[in-house]
Amino acid sequence: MKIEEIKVNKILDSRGESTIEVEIESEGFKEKASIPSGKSVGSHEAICLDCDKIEKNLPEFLKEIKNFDFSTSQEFDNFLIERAGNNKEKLGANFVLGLSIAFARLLAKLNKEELFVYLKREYESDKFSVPKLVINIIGGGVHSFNNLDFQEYWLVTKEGFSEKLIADVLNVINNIEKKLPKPLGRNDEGAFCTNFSDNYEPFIYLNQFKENFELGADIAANQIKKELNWKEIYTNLKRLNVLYLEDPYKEDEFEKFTELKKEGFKVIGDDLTVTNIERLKIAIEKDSVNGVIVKPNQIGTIKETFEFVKLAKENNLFTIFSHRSGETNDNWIIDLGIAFEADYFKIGVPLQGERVAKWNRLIEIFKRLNF
Ligand code: 2PG
Ligand code: MG
Repeated sequence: MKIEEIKVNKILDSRGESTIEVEIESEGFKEKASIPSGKSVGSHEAICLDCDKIEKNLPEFLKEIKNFDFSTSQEFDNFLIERAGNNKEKLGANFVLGLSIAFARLLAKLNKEELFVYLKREYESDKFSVPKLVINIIGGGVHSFNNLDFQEYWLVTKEGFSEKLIADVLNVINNIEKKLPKPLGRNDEGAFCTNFSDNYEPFIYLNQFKENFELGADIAANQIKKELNWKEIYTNLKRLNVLYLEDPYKEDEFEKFTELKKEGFKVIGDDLTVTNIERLKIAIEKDSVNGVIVKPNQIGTIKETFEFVKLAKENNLFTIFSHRSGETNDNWIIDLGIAFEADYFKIGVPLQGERVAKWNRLIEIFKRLNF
């Protein structure tokens, strides 16, 4: 498949900040992909460029790419990986991922397949898993405007996605909204944003649902600038039935993650592992995590995302395919997660359009698969 045209459009994300949409044209077909962005960004994530810079590089890139004929998404991604340079600094991980996804969508269209079906076939993944959900109910940290230091307070489903699960989650949300002290509103991801007496109080509200859900948190420790007594924090969180902990320490503190894992928490890497296979190898060697966050825009291509997931699975780590806090209405994260057998999705609450887009894609796919 030869690329005939590439366009980069400056569009808005859910925070009203500018992000990019990439459009590729080939053999009379056009496909697009838009790219989200994070606010709590790990320093080891691949480098994104702003739209003007990407547009400046575009004519030369387009001239070169027109000489090639790609028959698979992996072939195309290999080309991108080679051209993008160290940490995707030459082309920008956001542009590269937009290209990677739009091209895979073109191939899927040409084969008259859905994106997840096409990817499953190309990557020879023949199993379907029914993912559970990590739901960010109460927010703090850099996504919010309240007094909580921790970024996300979760309920984690014990069962896989189903119509009943959607109803259960919506019930919990309604129920909790009525009980929360003076709601200030919703944060970037639609989580409740309220001032609490301390960082622990939100778990008291979440504990009333502990029969049907497990409790967790994205501490996003990298973003917390003040000195906290971490030992005391994790003793208290254990007492409050918190099981899952994402980024409980700063992004390079592999050994501290390992210690916490030994204490029985399900420890998850996000800023620690940044969907980067080299970082994951360190985490595996040091036995730092039970699971990993998968955010394709931390690395830049579908192929590298697949390789990261494959290594995680080979080492019995669970995978959580995740949105970013600044999202668009695009829903490719769901297709990638279904294609690569995500164990969990973290896609926010279904109360804001950009998150609803992901929930609706899940509903659509599971209806199609007759689950
Ligand atoms: C996270 C994410 C998504 P951001 O830290 O896990 O919830 O936040 O996109 O701001 O990095
Ligand atoms: Mg995180």
